[in-house]
Amino acid sequence: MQTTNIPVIPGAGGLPRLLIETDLAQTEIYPHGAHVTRWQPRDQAPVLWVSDKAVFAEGSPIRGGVPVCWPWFGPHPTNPAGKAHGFARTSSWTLRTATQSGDGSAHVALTLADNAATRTLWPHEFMLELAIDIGATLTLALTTRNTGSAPFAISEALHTYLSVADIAQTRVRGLQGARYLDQLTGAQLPQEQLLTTFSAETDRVYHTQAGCALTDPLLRREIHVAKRGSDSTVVWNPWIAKAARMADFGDDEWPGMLCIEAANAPGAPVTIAPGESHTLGTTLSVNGT
Ligand code: TA6
Repeated sequence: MQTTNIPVIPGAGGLPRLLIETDLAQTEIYPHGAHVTRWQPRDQAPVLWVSDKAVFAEGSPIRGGVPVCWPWFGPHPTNPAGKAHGFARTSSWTLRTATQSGDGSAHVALTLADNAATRTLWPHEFMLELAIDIGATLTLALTTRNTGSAPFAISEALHTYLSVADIAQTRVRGLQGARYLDQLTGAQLPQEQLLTTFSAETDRVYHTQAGCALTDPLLRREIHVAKRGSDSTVVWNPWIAKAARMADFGDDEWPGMLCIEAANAPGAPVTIAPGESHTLGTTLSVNGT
């Protein structure tokens, strides 16, 4: 049963898209991957980044916005040829609810259940729901329910691509004191500095349940990334060489983005018993500085 007062119209690549424009924010959501591709609060520049080279097509992940990485984060756990970051972000989800209220807020819920194709990739029964609450803030809540008869373990991320004016002048506060896995070297290191800064390819899995804040001096704003049900925060910028190796990432786009991802990384998977559920959430908010 679908309840919606928000039209679904063709978007990029002809994929169905919800375009939600209220006094509080402009938002775009694709049922393909349950993918939020745009969130722009009133009087703000877009908060989410999407590559100009992004591919919008069945079966392909969209480069930018908030990809849903599930039921594994990173490479396939056992099959090196398997899809990175799981199959949720390339699946067609079912739109359950899309309602806009008079106060400018909106609520969208999409679901994905196991099917023959998913069971071939990952032999478990599940119901996945992404609940999206839109207004002056943006909240995504990814709930996994185990509908099978045996426990299963997942790793996951809400792989948020944030838009910044210049990565070299961008700072992240709130990670000090957390240890992190440097995915480029495999080293486990302490985050000693109060501010995390960026001067090269950065791909880190911070072991922390705390949120953090991105300071963008040129856009004169802070983006706060709060989270729940998350033991790790992934911070990623591909920098020059890796950006050039990705066909769906413009060679000159790397200075304009930073991923700050609420995650449960493979090092600390979440085990869900039959009939139980787990929710991973993130909330974005913006304030002027
Ligand atoms: O979240 C960081 C990361 O795991 C990087 O290692 C990089 O691979 C990025 O995700 C993008 O992955 P994708 O499969 O979307 O190209």
